[in-house]
Amino acid sequence: MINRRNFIAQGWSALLIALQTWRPRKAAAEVDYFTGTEYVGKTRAGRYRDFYINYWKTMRRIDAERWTLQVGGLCEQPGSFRLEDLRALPQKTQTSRLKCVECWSAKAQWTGFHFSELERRVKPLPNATGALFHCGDEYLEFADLKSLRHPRSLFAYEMDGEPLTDEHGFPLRLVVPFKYGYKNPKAILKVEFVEEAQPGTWSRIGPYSTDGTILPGHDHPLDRGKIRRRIFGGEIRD
Ligand SMILES: Nc1nc2c(c(=O)[nH]1)N[C@H]1C(S)=C(S)[C@@H](COP(=O)(O)O)O[C@H]1N2
Ligand SMILES: [Mo]
Repeated sequence: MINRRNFIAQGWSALLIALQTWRPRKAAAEVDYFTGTEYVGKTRAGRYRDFYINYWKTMRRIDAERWTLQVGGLCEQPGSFRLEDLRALPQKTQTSRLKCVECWSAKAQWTGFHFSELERRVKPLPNATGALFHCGDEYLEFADLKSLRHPRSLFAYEMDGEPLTDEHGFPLRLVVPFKYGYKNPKAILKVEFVEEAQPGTWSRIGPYSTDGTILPGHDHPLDRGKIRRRIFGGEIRD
């Protein structure tokens, strides 16, 4: 029976439900990692002649104070990590070459931590086969667990002994030297463990494989005057 009091009570509970569902969404929207400054998209100019810059969209500067690495999806212990938490993990340094499908490559020394450190803390569930990387410029990439666990893969927060610049992916990027550059997401905001592999941003746009393993062919290293040389597939070791 609907009488006036019931009607009003129902009205209030509808309003309460609306408020409850509305509030978390507003809270999520309030998480803003960025400062207002727009700064860079893609450049091959100036000091970037030795290590080109690729960003899918014009990237906004990430605020180091507000940023945390969100780790979620199919894992037992989702969480978020501040940059100082990540810097406190056992450190690893390696020199490796980044090879873009556009045919240039460039070499740097990267410092960061291995995926095993993250894996130990968040514990991916047995049905997770890999992770999606959500980036500051809305770039999206997928990495399977085998690649993440590979000894040459690295979560890097330093490049050539300095914190990553905004251009090169501050605060954190994934280095997977045996895969093309597009499988090396920069400015990572969130790692989401998922069941199924999926194509990332470039593989959806262009004729690039979802797997992204470097194929035999040619390379034009920027540090060797772009002189064409043959490569044999997988990581380029020099
Ligand atoms: N967030 C984000 N990461 C990204 C890209 C991008 O567009 N956005 N481009 C990828 C590609 S195609 C390459 S070749 C490398 C280039 O890294 P660099 O800009 O440090 O040279 O970044 C990769 N990571
Ligand atoms: Mo690339």
